[in-house]
Amino acid sequence: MNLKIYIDGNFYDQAEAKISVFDHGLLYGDGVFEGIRFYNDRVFRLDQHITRLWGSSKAIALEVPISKSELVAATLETIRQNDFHDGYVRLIVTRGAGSLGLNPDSCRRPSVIIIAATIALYPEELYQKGLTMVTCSIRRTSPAALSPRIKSLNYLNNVLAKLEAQNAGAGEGLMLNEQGYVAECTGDNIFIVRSGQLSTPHLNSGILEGVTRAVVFELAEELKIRTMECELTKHDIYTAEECFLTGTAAEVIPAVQLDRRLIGTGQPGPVTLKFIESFRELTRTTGTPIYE
Ligand code: PXG
Repeated sequence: MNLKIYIDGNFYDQAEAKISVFDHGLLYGDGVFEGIRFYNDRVFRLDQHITRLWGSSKAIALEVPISKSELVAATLETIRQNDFHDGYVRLIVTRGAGSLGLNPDSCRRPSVIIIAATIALYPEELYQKGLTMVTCSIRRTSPAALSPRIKSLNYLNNVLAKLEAQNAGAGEGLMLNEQGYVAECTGDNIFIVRSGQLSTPHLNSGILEGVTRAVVFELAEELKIRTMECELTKHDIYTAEECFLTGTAAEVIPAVQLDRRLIGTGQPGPVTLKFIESFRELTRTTGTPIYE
């Protein structure tokens, strides 16, 4: 498949879509990104992703070289150029090409890259049977070192955790924060159900403020299910009635095991299934139109 890739206002064939080896995004992971889904000719929660991208950029003192509305227009145009109807779009803002030194002042202008692609979905079976998880030994980056609220190009912390989970034969890795409380999974936020209510680590637990996490809060309100943001321990997960993960790629997906302990019955529970259904309904029926 020959994708059309957006780089700084122009579209390039995939083979010609290149950036400098001196880009600080490559040299230092100095940049930010977003991963966004589009369903049925509509981009899901585009404004929220754009807002988070601006927040991440601000936090690393990177000025996105185009306006929010220009980036929205470029995102929609990139999907149209590829004639996609369902898929995934990645927005990347790098510090740009500079010298080999760390100093970002050497970088003349940040670059904006947009890649639209089809997405390899998790098999439907996983939504019916649930994911297994292991606790990773590597801790989520401390906010004192690098805020996990920044969706930066430096994902080594998560990549190493993912490797660990994979080596242990698990579907996902649970990451704890420096204090040993539950933070999130390698690319997803985590929720548990107890006494019919939802609990999830609060924003200062060292997590990404997930767009899907926020959608679950909204759905919970509609479904009249109480949601608490709190500190969670591994024990809370082991003893939960149900557990599910949320993320742009995974959507809402049941998690049924942690460290070989079954969570609840070891099967996706009724609350989780309700959220999967409501989330799917929302993705089918809402979003920013691509072709109108
Ligand atoms: N935590 C982390 C560390 C993430 O990277 C989430 C939570 C969920 O956030 P959203 O906003 O998506 O609900 C993420 C998101 C990928 C990929 O290609 C990863 C994410 C999103 C999209 C694609 O692996 N992570």
